[in-house]
Amino acid sequence: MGLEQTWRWYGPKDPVSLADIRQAGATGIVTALHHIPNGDVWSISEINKRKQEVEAYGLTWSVVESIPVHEDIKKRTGKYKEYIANYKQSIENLGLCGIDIVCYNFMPILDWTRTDLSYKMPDGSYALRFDAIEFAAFELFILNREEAFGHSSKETIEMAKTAFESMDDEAKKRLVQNIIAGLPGAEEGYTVEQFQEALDMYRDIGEEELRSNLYDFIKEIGPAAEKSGVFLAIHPDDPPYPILGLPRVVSTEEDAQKLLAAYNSPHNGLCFCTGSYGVREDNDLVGMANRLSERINFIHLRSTKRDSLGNFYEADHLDGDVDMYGVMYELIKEQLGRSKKNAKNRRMPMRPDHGHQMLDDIHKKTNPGYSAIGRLRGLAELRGLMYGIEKSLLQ
Ligand code: DNO
Repeated sequence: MGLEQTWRWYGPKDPVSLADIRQAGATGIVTALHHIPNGDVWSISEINKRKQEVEAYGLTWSVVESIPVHEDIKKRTGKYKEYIANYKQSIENLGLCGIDIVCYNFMPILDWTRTDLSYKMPDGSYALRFDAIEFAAFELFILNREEAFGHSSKETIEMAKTAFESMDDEAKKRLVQNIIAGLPGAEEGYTVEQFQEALDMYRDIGEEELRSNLYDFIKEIGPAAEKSGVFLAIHPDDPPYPILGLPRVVSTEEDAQKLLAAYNSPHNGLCFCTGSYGVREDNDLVGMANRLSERINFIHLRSTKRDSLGNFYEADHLDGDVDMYGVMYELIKEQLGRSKKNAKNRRMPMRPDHGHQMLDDIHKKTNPGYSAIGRLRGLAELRGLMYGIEKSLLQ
């Protein structure tokens, strides 16, 4: 069977159409009801409408990425009880419509974060990149976060100052935009003022509080998922460490294990995102794929290349720091095992995560990281790797 080949689609406004996706050879669609406000219930009729749109192209709605988790839930403030009830209802409705994998994340305020959306690669294509010094320039000299001066080294402050002073207004605007305006899928964007306010609301929430809020949340939604036959998949933090003084609690193998233990069920699972976990050198991805395999419900495959200064860029899918062969081997072994048992979760969808902006796409307006051709290249390479490994394992 192999891993199910899927593709993220942002809905009818996505410049990459369902017809295009079909030609890429993916069979499953990963999408969300992006038009429904964060916190509201996804109704059966809205779910079915989207499902039919997808199926009209001979594709299936394989995974929901994501039902966004309302900030009130992460902070356990305001209307969090109502939002959790709504979340459970959405899970139940999805289950009734036969959609049984739901991805989510628990990163405070910001979802994935990059500083540069068009980093030129030597081959002429463009990648996404995170520059630690530019990010520090944003934190120290645009947000002017007092605390950050206390936490940053003298060298970082110096380098960030030089970087900030060398940026013209346009570059500063772009940096702010890249970080807080909301990358595709982030669902929420902020102005600098709104962002400051959002940060202030986290003053009393440290690692311990966020962790306990996450575990309370999973204990609440886990049983609903189980009852509905839905498999949850938490996406790791990207980048996988605290930023801007905000705690992050899904960055390492230990974090993942603790969350899995907080509600011990195959329905409480992981989105194994090699690109996010792979930014940390201390994350042994092949070992993680092996040890966590039973609880991997969804897979994002991409690779990053890091340097010693904390910067990273998104490399080609089979390049960079991730041992993609080793990871794929573990995942396929797990998938074959589940297939043999005819397990309910035997479907292990993977999608090529992000891709370079290349060839014709360079001249098109594309969603950062989600252009057609770069992902097509990624999927083609990953598919080849997958077929080779599967075949050798089945011999
Ligand atoms: C970025 C994505 C994330 C992811 C969410 C999952 O490309 O991987 O936006 O969808 O964090 O909830």
